[in-house]
Amino acid sequence: MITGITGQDGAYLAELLLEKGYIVHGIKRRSSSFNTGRIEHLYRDPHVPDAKFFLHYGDLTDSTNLIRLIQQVQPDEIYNLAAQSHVAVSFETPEYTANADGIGTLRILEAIRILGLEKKTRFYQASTSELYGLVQEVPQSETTPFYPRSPYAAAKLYAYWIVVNYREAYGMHASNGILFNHESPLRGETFVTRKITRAVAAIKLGHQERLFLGNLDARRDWGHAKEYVRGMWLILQQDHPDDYVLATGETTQVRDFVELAFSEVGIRLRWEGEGVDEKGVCKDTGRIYVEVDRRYFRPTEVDLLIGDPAKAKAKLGWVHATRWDALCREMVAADLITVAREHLHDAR
Ligand code: NDP
Ligand code: GDR
Repeated sequence: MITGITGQDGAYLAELLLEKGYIVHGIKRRSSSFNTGRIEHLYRDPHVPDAKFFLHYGDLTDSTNLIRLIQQVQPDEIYNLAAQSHVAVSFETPEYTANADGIGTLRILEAIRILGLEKKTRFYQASTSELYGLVQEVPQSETTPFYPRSPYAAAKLYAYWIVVNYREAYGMHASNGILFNHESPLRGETFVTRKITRAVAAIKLGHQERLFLGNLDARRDWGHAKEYVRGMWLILQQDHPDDYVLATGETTQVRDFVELAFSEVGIRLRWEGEGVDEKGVCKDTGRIYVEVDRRYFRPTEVDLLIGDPAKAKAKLGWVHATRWDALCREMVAADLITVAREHLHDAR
């Protein structure tokens, strides 16, 4: 069972589990607009006899719904990927974020307990490098102290510890994957990497003038989502539950990601000015392509993330293959196709 199946990670994980022969049950929210674009290719008529992929309506804020679905499905493994996952948005909707991301995790653990499935159902929690927040040490590992810097991170901190507590209190096979940022062509369009690669494609194809961003100084440890969902699966295949960092061990500034993405479409940038006056200017033509907009700054920022994946390598045999530059190139190439297609549809 996968919560958050319509998101980036849910789509890649569902694909992986189906490849492995699993029967996959996904929980999706009711939406007034289409929200299954990332998993459409996996969906077949559930009435056919060998159907292996099922979708159910549900929500992490509704415990009766979760209890009923878990009772019905009796899952061997639950991957809890559902969350209000945008850090900046969590400052606007802190209570909802706490409810879905924090208490939502508790609701699933309690459902497992109420239904007496503690010894049957293994549980994976989508924990995050945002727990580290204000830098305490680098690189960040499973033993680095947490210091959350947003309502999102504070909610995920609760979820992290309630998972540890239910593991210790009730002997549940419940584990946290402390995943550093992972991206892909399926990444949500308001996260910084995808916002950049989409804008670069739109600018190249003549549909956008400029890209407005927030803090260009932030550093992130960016890996490929497809490789990280394999790590989630490996965590649940271990004899004993535990908590693991998944990361590349390399950190890159937002500014460098912007520069590389533009260079992929032949626009070489130089940077002029400082702070909110900084601009990304084309070296050849002097045209301004990137500007800073205060509205994208967060009240408290996480300046530097760089993970130490040594434990995952030693115990799970998990290693990443894709570096941030290859990831950036893949995302720009994919967005050139996506943006071109969208405008072709518009033109019809
Ligand atoms: P996305 O934002 O792409 O997907 C989130 C999913 O959760 C979507 O399917 C969304 O549904 C669903 N969802 C949101 N709120 C609820 C709710 N109340 N009830 C049920 N479902 C809900 O996130 P990612 O795939 O990138 O991330 C997956 C998980 O991993 C998240 O928990 C995130 O916080 C965490 N994480 C992500 C990292 C990353 O770099 N990607 C790193 C570390 C942790 P809908 O499609 O309808 O919006
Ligand atoms: P993050 O991802 O907050 O790390 O959370 P995001 O891509 O939103 O931000 C990364 C960094 O880029 C800076 N930034 C901008 N961010 C956005 N979204 N938009 C901008 O215009 C912009 N300009 C600069 C941010 O300030 C930040 O420093 C992601 C989510 O997937 C979480 O769910 C997950 O837990 C963490 O990664 C690990």
